[in-house]
Amino acid sequence: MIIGKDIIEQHNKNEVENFNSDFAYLSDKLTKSGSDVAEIVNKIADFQVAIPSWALGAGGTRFGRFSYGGEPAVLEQKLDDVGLLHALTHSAGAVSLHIPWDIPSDVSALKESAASHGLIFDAMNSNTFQDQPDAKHSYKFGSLNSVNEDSRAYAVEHNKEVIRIGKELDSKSLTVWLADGASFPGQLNFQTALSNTEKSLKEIYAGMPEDWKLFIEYKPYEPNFYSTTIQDWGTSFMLANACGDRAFTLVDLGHHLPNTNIEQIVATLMYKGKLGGFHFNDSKYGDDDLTVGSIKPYALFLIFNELVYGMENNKNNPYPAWMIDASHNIKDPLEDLLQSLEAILIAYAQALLVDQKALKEAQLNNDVVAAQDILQNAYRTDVRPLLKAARLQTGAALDPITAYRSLKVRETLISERGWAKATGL
Ligand SMILES: [Mn+2]
Repeated sequence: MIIGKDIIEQHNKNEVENFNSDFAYLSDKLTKSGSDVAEIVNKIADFQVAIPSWALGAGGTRFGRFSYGGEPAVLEQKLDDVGLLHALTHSAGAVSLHIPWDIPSDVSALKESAASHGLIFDAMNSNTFQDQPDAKHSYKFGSLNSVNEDSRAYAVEHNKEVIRIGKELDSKSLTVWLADGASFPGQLNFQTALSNTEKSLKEIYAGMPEDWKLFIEYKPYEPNFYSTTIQDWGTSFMLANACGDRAFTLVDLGHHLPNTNIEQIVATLMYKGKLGGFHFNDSKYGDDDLTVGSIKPYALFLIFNELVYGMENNKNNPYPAWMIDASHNIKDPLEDLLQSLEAILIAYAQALLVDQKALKEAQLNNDVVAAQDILQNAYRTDVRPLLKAARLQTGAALDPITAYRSLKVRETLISERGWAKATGL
């Protein structure tokens, strides 16, 4: 299924009147308070988030999967689904592949298909957290950190293979997330595990082309429940520094212990120019991988406030690679991703409204009440008309979920593809 611009234009006609009056009101209000509305709308229109190939099927990851029907059975169909999201929102202009689930059989056809949807291939993801059916060595007791030299070498070689595939697709980065750790005290020597991991990452880094970046993701626990070798941002930061200038830390929102001050971690990493990648999701308890903004929207706003500050002030930090990393089993995965994209752009737009000058002044005067008010003024603004203005500008749907439903996208996908389950998770 392909959604053409004309179909979206037709759909927007029904909603443009309401939009016009909402936008006029907000635009007037923001202009009076000193915001450059056109610039904010342009920034929202430019913001692109990568969709991971594993989020397009009905997820559920560790537990049961309840198929939604019309799931993409092959890589080409996964790209088509991201193409649908991009057509509806114009903010999902990239796809993030996972090897070995997404090994392309025909690279040039896949690149052609991506180009036709206006998509690029963002960070490649390796997988050394499970054994493949034809595996020559096991990752049961670790991969890059393993005490077994063969397993370590096998995991390094897998990452090099992912880089080779990524090069063919014009990707420019590799994300490494490791499940490596221990479930019981005494199982691992912490220092040996860390030293093995550092050596393995350096080998992978040395195998990257000059214009590639390495993103090192961290996570405190799960699937190992006693220790994870790369457990926190500090460990990731240390390893990135050991690898070199093109290695960075990747922050995944769900990979923190409850109540961690993630916005402060973002600020600390950007201060040192080491925040390379960012995975969006939301959680109540652990790595729940829920829809972005569904549980803690204010926390998301505070994080974006630091990201916006960092993008403006830390020129030594590269522009971060954004990706949604969520997966669950009770929503239509495409509707879920549309909701996530909306939440991300809302938080971004709110952060763009923060009066940085007034905030700085309040901080210099230790005016705590004013500082809080400045942040919450921005947070409590309904910025949705700004998102709609950006979509209208780029030819996307004013209300993507309404459009998705009225265009009967899921029904069409089911009739085209049947009830096959997506590959991957
Ligand atoms: Mn992640």
